[in-house]
Amino acid sequence: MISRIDLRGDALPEGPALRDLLPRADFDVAAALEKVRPICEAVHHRGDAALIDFAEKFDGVRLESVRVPARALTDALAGLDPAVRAALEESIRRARLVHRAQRRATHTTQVVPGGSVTEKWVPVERVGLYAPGGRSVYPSSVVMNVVPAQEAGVESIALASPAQAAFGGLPHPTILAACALLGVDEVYAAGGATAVAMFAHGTESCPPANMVTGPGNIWVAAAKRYFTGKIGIDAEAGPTEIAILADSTADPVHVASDLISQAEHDPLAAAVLVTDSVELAEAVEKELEPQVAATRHIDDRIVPALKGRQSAIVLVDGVEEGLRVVDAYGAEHLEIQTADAAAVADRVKNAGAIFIGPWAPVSLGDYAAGSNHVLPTGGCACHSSGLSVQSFLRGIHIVDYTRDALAEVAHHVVTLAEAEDLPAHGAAIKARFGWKVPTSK
Ligand code: HSO
Ligand code: ZN
Repeated sequence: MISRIDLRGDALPEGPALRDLLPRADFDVAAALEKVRPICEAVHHRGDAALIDFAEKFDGVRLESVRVPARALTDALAGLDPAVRAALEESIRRARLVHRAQRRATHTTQVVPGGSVTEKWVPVERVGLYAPGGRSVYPSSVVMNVVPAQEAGVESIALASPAQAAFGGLPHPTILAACALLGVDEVYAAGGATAVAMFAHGTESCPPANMVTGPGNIWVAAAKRYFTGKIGIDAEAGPTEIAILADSTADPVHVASDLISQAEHDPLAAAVLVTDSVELAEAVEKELEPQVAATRHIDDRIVPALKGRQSAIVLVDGVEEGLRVVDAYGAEHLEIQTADAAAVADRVKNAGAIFIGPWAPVSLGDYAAGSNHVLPTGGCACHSSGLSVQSFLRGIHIVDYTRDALAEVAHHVVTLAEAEDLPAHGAAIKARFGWKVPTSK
C-alpha cells in the first residue's frame, strides 16, 4: 500500500541532496502555463461572454449571468443543514480569534531627532478569493480565505467558485451558504483559470481585483503564475501533504488514520511517515489496510495517493535524523507524534503548520483549530508561510525628516550617490542647501 525508503545506517546527506531522496509528486506548473494562456486571453478580450462559454465547455451548464444573485445566497443559507451551520460558525469563531491577533499596529521609529520612519499597514483594496468546486467542494476553505482578508480590513471581497450543472449553474450551495454566513455577497460562478483571469482583468460584471488567493488545481496554479506581477497571489498551491514524525510511542491507529485523512483529498496527495521505529512502521502498514477499506474514496484517491511516488514511510536512525528529514521535506502539514512532542516540534524549522502530539490531528486544523489551512505545499514551507492577515496587508514606509535632520545626514547620501555614479541623486540633496553639501546643522 505504501513504499519504504530506508535512510538508516549511513550519514544523511546535506540540504538539497537529502531532499532529492524524499518522495514528492510531479506538479509541473510550467507545462500547464501554455494551456491556460488562451483561456486567460479569451477572458481578457471577451469578458463575461468568454466566462459563459467556458462554463458551458468545462462545467456543462449555460449561465444566464456570472454574478450570483443575492437571493441564491440567502436561499442557500436557509437550506443549510443546521449541524453544518453550527460547525461552520464555530470554525469561523475560532479562526477569527487567531487571525484577529495577527493584526499589525502602525509603528513609528524615531531615527534621529526630527527624523522618523512610520510603517503603516494598509489592506489590499480588493481581493478575489477562489473556492474549488470540482473533486473538492470545501466551504471550510471559504472560511480560511475570507476570515484573514476580513480581519486585515480588506474592503472589497469577491469570491468565485465553479458553476455546478446540478444546481442550475450556481456554485455549490454549501459554498454559497458559507459566503452568506461570512457576509460575503459578491460571488461569481467561475472556475479554475477562468476565475483567476476574471479577477485579474475584470469583466463587465466583475471589477478587477488587486490580488487572488485560494487553493485550486494545477490550472488555478498556472493562471496565478500567468498573472503574477499584474496581480498579487498567495501561493501556487499544489496537492496537499501530510508528514508525520513519529517514534515508538506513537499510536499506529492514529498515524494510519491521519495519513489516510490527507490522502483522501487527491490521488496526488502526499502522505509521508518518518520514523525510527520499524515496529511502528510495520504496525502502520498493517493498520492502513482495514482503515482504507472502511472509508469512502478508496480507488479514486486514497489508494493512488498512498501508492504514488509522493508517499512513503521513511526509516531513520533516530528522532534527530527524523528532524533533519522533515526539515529537508518542508511539509505543508507536519505532525509530531514522539515522546516530548512539544520539545521536538520546537526544533522544526520548515513546515506550513505543526501539529503536536496525539490530540492535534491535521483534520482538526483543517476545520476547527483556529489555525489556517491554506498552507505552503511542494517544499515552499522552506520560504513561505500560510495564508494570514499579513497576506492581505502592505507595509508602507512614511518618511518624515526636518531640514536639520536632513542636513545632518546629507553628506552620507551625497557620498553614496557618488559611489553609485548617480550624481543627480546627490544634487537633489544639495539643491535644498544652496547647491552645497551642508557641513553642520
Ligand atoms: N487539508 C486541506 C484543507 C481541507 N481539508 C479542506 C478538508 N477540507 C489542505 O490544507
Ligand atoms: Zn484536509
